[in-house]
Amino acid sequence: MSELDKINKNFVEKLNKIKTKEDLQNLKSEFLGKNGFVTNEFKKMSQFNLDQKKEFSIQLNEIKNSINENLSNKLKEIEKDEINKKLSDEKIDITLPIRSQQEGKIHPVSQVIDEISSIFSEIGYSVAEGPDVETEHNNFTALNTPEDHPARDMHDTFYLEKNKRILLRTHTSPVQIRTMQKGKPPFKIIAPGRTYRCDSDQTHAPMFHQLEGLHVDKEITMAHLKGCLNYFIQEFFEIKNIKMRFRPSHFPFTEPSAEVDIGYRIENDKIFIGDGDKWLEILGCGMVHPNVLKNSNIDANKYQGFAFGMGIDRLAMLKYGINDLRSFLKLISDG
Ligand code: 2U9
Repeated sequence: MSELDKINKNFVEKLNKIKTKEDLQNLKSEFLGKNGFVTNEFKKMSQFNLDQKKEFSIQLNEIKNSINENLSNKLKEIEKDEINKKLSDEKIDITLPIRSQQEGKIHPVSQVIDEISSIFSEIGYSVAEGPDVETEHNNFTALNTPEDHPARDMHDTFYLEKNKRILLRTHTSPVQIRTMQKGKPPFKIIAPGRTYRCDSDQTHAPMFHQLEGLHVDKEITMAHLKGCLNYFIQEFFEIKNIKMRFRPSHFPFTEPSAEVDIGYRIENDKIFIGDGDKWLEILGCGMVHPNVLKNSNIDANKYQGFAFGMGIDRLAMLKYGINDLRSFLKLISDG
């Protein structure tokens, strides 16, 4: 066997044992590197005459090419094995049942507050907020509520300290009182938030949500109030020419006062809002009582205003077809 055949045989034996790219690289250096077996054979060339040189170089190049080809085939083989190993190690069992996921969603009451805030922001209202714990003065007295009014009763209002006259606000109106006391007219605000009353049955919860509005400026009339609420109701229910009526009412903080009803009908146990011969009460409103303006040091001869108030929980139930108030208070919905 010639020297070159020995080299080739040696190479093939070693190549068959190789499993990694690193060993393959070492094998390449061992045969084709600076001091490799094949390279060293090239160095012997000077000993030969021209014809021998020709013959030897052809053989050497054949071996070199064959080694290179074998090395590159082996590399492809190793890479293929690596991918196959990876695939079998990372096998995904698609028959496993999926892991249950708890999907988070905005609470319907928060969503309705966002929707109403954006409707009123379009016509220049800004959002005002205040504390849930209030003084009896801000919650009742400043709002022209008589000392003997039933709403002030302990059976209706959560007093935290009766003697200090501290309570959980029964409406968001104290927010407007605070705004008027610290600023100067005009005022154009809405006040959404939590409110509390000693009330608990199928349709009333002790904590509920209200959104009130107040617009005080010079020459504000009931026509502005009607235009504003007409716009709001059409935008909120997304119905043009919604049937609505203003019905006289009474609140201590507004004069005159009204309640707003919208038309509806029931078909196949489903409620259709906007037309029909039934009426649904949606909110209360009125022109701010001059005493309320005076109590906040506003000249009632110069300034007038209108106010309105609505229960958010009921509006959310109506708009999104929710029929049990208690589902608002569940931590995790089960349906
Ligand atoms: C100021 C002056 C006047 C707010 C108003 C109503 C009428 C009203 C109810 C709707 C359903 C409460 O949640 S509910 O039970 N509210 O009918 N609220 S006028 O009037 C104000 C507020 C602040 C300074």
